[in-house]
Amino acid sequence: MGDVKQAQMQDFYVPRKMLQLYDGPSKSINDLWTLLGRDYNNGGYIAGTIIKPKLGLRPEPFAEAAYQFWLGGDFIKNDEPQGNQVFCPMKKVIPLVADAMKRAQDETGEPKLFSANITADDYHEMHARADFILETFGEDAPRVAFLVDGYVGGPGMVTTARRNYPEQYLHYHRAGHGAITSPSAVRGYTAFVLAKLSRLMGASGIHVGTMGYGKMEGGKDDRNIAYMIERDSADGPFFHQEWYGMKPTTPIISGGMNALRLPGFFENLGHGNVINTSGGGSYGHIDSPADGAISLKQSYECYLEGADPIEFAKDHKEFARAFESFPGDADQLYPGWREKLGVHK
Ligand code: CAP
Ligand code: MG
Repeated sequence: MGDVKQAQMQDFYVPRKMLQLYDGPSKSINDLWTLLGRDYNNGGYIAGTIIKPKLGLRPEPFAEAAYQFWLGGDFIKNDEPQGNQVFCPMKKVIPLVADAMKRAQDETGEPKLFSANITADDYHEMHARADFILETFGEDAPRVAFLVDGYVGGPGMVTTARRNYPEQYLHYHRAGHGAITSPSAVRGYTAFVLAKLSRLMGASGIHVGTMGYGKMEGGKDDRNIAYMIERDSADGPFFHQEWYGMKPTTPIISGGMNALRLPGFFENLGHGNVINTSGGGSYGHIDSPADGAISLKQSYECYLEGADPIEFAKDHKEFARAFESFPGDADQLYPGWREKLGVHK
C-alpha cells in the first residue's frame, strides 16, 4: 500500500443480490406524510427546526421552545448535544416535551413530529433512552422519530436502532462527518458515499447538506446525493444504481437555512419533498418561532406558485418579516428589497 498516497471513495455500486443483504429503511417520508394527514406519495415540504440554543436550556425553557415552534411548524429535532445533559436530564425534559406536543396538537388541531436524540455511548444506554421516550410519549409515540448520530456511533448503532425500533422513523444525523467527507480531504469518502451507505443501513432520513444555500460546505450539484437516496433508480458520479424497491431515505436539509434561502434551494433541487430543519431560521424570526415556521411554509408555497419572492412577501406577512429578520441574507439574495417592501430602518 506504500504506493497509495491518497485514496478517496467517490462512488460504489451494489448489485441486486447484495442489495438484498441489507435492511434498508423500515419507515420513510411517506409514513411521516401519512402521520401528518397528507398524501402518501406526494406530501410536500416538512417544516422543521432544531431547538436552539444548542446548550444551556433547562427542561422548562426547552419544552417551551418546542411548543412555540409547533404552533406553526411540523417537525422538531434535538440538536446533537441535546441528549442527556446534567442541566437538562432526559428524564426531566422528555415528559415536558411530550406534554408540549400534546398541547400544540390540541391548540392547532394538527399532528406534530419530534425527532428524539437517542445517541448514547453504549448500546444498553441507547435502548434505555429509546424505551423511556416511547413510554413517555404514549399515544403520541408513532409521531416520534429517533435521531442517531450515525457518524459518531457508527453503522452498528444505526442498525441497532433500525432493527429494534422498526416502527420509528430513523433520523441519521451525521455530525463530525466533515472530518472525512470534506471536499478538502484527500482521503476518506464523500458525503455522497455516506448518504448512499445510510440507505443500505436503513436510515429513514439523513442530512445531505444544503447544496450551497446554507452555512455548510456544498454546491448545487449535491442534489445528486438527494436523488440517489430518494429515487428507485439514480446515477451516481460513476455508477448507475437500481434500488429494486428498497424504501427511500429522505434528504434532510439543514444548516443555516431560513425562509429567504429556501426558494432558490427548491428551484435547484426541483422539488420540496424533504424535511428541512431551520434552527436559527425559526428561532431567529423577528416575531416568534411559530412565525418563523410559517415563513418556511410560505417559502415553499412561493416556490410552488413560481412567484417572485418579493411580490409574494407583499401579501404573506411572516415571509415578509423574514426579510427584516435576516437582513444580511435579504441584501444578498434580494437587492432592493427595502424599497420594494417599504421597509425603511
Ligand atoms: C443546524 C444544526 C445541524 C446541522 C448538521 C447545527 O442548525 O443543528 O446539526 O445542520 O449539519 O447544529 O448546525 P441551524 P448537516 O439551522 O441553526 O443552522 O445538516 O450538514 O449534517
Ligand atoms: Mg445541530
